[in-house]
Amino acid sequence: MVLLWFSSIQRWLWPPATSTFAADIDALFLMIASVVGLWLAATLAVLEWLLWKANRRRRGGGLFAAEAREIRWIVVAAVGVFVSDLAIEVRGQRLWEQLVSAAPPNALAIRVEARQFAWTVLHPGPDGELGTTDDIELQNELHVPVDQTVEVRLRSRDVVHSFFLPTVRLKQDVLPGTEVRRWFVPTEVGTFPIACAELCGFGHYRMGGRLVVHSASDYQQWLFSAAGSELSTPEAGAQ
Ligand SMILES: [Cu+2]
Repeated sequence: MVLLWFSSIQRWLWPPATSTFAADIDALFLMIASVVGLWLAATLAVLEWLLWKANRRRRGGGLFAAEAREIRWIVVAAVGVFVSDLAIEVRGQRLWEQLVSAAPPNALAIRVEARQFAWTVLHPGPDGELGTTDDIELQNELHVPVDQTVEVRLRSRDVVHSFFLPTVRLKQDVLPGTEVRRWFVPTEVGTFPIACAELCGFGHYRMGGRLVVHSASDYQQWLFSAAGSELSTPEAGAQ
């Protein structure tokens, strides 16, 4: 019942989920919120009940003595919290391992470089290789085909930023001096926000962009028009 109520709230309040692992992250979030929420309610209820009891007895004098009965309650609660924690840990660990694992070999590699206060996105051109002359560089725009594994290679030119795709449920710190790789599979065609989720300076608030997810054929069209007509030879353009 509580879960049902929660999931309808979630659909209403949260951004749409547009990647293969977004639903798993939402489920984990819901699990943590439920477990913590239940413990909070239980703790407050016990506290209220003890206050009410102590007030009725009108016994002053500070803390109760730790009798065996009370110690038993403390141990039961501690074991309960530990088991809940363990359940979150087990579930979270599996998801985490999947999220930070290396991208599958067929992934489309895209370089995203952060700076104060914009994202420079380098897409591979029609040759599919990053770092060649037909690469497509855009400011604050990331173009990807739907249902294709995308690997973002994140770099920073100055300070720590955080690459945030809310609908993909991907948020990764971007650090100067190193490259961090993360991957995702977009599952919905459309335009979705990109944000910086790390306070990175005075213009942090305007460090946004858009993630454009194309259908496979639209992506090919975009690729060739963006790369310029001189590069789209008939041979390369053949599907
Ligand atoms: Cu930033």
